[in-house]
Amino acid sequence: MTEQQAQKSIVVLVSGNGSNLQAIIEDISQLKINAKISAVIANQKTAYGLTRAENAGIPAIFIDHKSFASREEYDAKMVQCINEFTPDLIVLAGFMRILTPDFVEHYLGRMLNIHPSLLPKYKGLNTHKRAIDAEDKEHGASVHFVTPELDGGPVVLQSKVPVFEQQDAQELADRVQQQERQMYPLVIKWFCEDRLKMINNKAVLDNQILAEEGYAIE
Ligand code: NHR
Ligand code: GAR
Repeated sequence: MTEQQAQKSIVVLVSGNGSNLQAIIEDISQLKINAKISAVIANQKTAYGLTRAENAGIPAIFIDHKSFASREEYDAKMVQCINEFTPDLIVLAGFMRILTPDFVEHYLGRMLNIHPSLLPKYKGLNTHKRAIDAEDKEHGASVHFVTPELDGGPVVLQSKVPVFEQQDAQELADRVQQQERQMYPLVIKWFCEDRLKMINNKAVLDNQILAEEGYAIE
C-alpha cells in the first residue's frame, strides 16, 4: 500500500450459509482488508450467515421479501436499511434475489457479486449441474460488478477448477466454493484500497481495463 486509505464500510447481503461472508470477516480481522462490515442483511430468516454475523459482533438484519407486495417495494426497503450504514461497498455473498434496476443503479460501481460459473457461461441458477451436463472440462467462479443485466456485469476475477468424471454437482460445488473463499476477499481488498473501479461498464484495476474474463493471475 502506498498511501493510507480511510476505512471502508461494507454491507453484505446473504441468503444462506455465508461461507464467503466468513472468509471476508476473517481477512478483515487479520487486517488483510482495511474495512468494517457495518451490517449483514438476509432475505431468509434461517440464513446461517446471520448467525455468523452475530458471532462476529456485526448487526444482523432479516428483511423478509415475502412481506412485500412487489420486488420494487422490497428493494426500496432494502435501500433504506442499507443506507443507514453509509456503505462504500455492497457485497452479494450467495444472495438469491434478483435486484431491480433501481436498486442496482443506486449502487452502481459499488456492488460486487460472486457467481458460481465461468461467466459468460451459465448465468442464473443451477450452474454446477449445467457444467456437468454439458461435459465441460473446467468450471469455476467469477467475481463481477453488479449491473442491471443479471450476472452480466464486468468480470473482475475468475478462478477455474477441473471437472472430474463421475463428479456430482455437490462435489463440484464444494471445490468451486473453496476457490470462492480465496478470490472474493482478494477482490474486496482491491476495492477497499481504491485500486478497483467500474468505469464505462468495464472493470478497471490499477488504471488498467481488465479483459472480459477479468484479471489473469499468472
Ligand atoms: N441483480 C441484478 N440486477 N444483477 C445481478 O447481476 C444480480 C442480481 C441479483 C443477484 C446473484 C445471482 C448469482 O450470482 C445476483 C446477481 C438469484 C437469481 C434468481 O434467479 C439469479 C442470479 C443470482 C441470484 N433468483 C430467484 C428470483 O426470482 C429466486 C431463487 C431463489 O430464491 O432460490 O429472484 O447467481
Ligand atoms: C456460493 O457458491 C455463491 O457463488 C453462490 O451461492 C453460494 C453461496 O455460498 N451464489 C449464487 O448461486 C447466487 N445466485 P455461501 O452462502 O456459503 O457464501
